[in-house]
Amino acid sequence: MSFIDSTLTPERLAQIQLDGLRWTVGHALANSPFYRERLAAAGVEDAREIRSLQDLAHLPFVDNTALQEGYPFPLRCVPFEDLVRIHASSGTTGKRKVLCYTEQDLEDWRNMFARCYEVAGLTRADRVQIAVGYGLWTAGAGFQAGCERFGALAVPVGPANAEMHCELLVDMQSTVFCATASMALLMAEEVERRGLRHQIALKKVILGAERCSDAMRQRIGELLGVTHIHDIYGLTELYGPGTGLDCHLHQGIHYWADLFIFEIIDPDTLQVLPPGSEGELVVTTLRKQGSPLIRYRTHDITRLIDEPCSCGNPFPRHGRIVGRTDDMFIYRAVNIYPSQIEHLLGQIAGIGSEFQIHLNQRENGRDKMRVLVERAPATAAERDPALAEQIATAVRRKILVRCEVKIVEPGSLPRTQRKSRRVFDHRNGEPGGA
Ligand code: DLL
Repeated sequence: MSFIDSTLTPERLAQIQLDGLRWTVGHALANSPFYRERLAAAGVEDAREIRSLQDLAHLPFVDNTALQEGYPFPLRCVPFEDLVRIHASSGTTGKRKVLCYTEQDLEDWRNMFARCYEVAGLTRADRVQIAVGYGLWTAGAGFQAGCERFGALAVPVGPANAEMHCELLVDMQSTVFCATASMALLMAEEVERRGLRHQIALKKVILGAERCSDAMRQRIGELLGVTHIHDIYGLTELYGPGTGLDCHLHQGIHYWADLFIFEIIDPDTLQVLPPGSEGELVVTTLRKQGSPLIRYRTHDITRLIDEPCSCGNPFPRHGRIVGRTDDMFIYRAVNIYPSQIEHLLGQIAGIGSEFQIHLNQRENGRDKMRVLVERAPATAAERDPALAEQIATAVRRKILVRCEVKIVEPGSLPRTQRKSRRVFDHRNGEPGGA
C-alpha cells in the first residue's frame, strides 16, 4: 500500500491547489471574523474572485502576531463542537501559539506523516522509537499517529532519559530513531559511551525541529552506524511535524503540495521570489478546517526546488531550512546568522559539531563576540590554540568581524532533548556571559 499517488501530474496538482485555495478562502470568509476583516481590506469578499493560483499573490499575509492576538483560539474557523484537539508551541515571546484540529485535520496529518515514513523507505516491519516530546507539543503525537497509519511498530518513549532509550534500543531492536537533532546527538554519544553500537539494530534516523549541520549529521551517523539520516520539517501552525521529508537521495525535502502551497518571499519587500531563490517560507493550507492558514509567514529561510527529483516522487521539494529571519543578530553593525558560523565551522577539521555564540558588551561600549567550540574527541588538546586561531581567521575573512574563540572539551557544551540554543546575547542584561 502506498500513501503517495505516483501518477500525480503537475497539472492535476495545480487544479487541486486552485480548488483548495478557493475552499480555504471561502471557509475563512464564512467563519472567521479575523480573516474576513483582513481579506476585505485587501478587496476579497467572495472566494469566486480567486480565478487562478496567481491570485494568491494578492492576498494579505498573516504573521504570528495574529496567533498572539487571537489567543486562546486564534484563526479558529469551526464551532467548538467540531474541534477534537489542540496543540501548542511555546513561541519565543509572549503567549504560546495554540492551533486547533478537527477530526479531518488529524486524519490529513496522519496520512501526510505516513507519506514521510514511506519516503524514508520504511516498511511495516520497522520499529520506530519516538524520542520527541508528547503532550501539548505537536511532535510526539504526529510521529506516533503517522507510524500507526503507516503500519510500522511505534515505540513511543518521548524524550525520557538516556538509560531508558538505550534499554529499549537494545531490547526492542528498534530500526528507526526519531528525534530532534540535539536529542539524536545526545543519544548517539550515549550509545557510544556505553559501547552498545553492536547491540542495537538502527537503520535510519529521522531528525527535525531544528537545524542540523552536516558535521552533526555525520557524527550521529557514525556513532549509531546509520547511513540514512532524514530531515523532517514541520511547524505547529501547519499541523506539526511531517509536512515533508528528504528521500534517500537527500537532495531536498519532498513536501505535500496537495495539502498546502509554499511560496518564498523576500522578507523585506514581501515580493514573491522565483524558484531557487532563498527567502522566507510562506504557507497557505488547502484543506485545514480548524485553523486554516492563508499566506502565513513562517520566518523560516529556505528555497523551492523546481526540478523533479530522480527518485520519481511526484511531489515537489524545498531545500533544508537554513535559518530563521528572526535568528539574525547584529554585531558591530554586521548582520549575522548562526548558520553562517555553523557553515564555517563545518569546514574546519579537528572540531566537533557543537558550538555556542556569546555576545557581551565591554566596558568601553564595544561589543564582544565569543565563540565556544568543542574539540573533536580524536583531536589532541595541544591543537587548541591553532584551531582557535584558524576559526577566528575564517570568521574575520568570511563574515568580516573579529571574535574570540575558545576550544572546549568534547561533550562539555550542554546537550538537550529538545532544540539547542546557539546564540546567547548578554548585551541586553541576560546573565551568564561566557
Ligand atoms: O518543531 C515540529 C517538529 C517536531 C518538526 C519534530 C520536526 C520534528 P514547532 O515547535 O512549532 O514545531 O517549531 C517549528 O521549528 O518553524 C522551524 O524553525 C523549526 N524546524 C522544524 N523542523 C525543522 C527542520 C516543530 N527539519 C519550527 N530543520 C520551524 C530546521 C526546523 N528547522
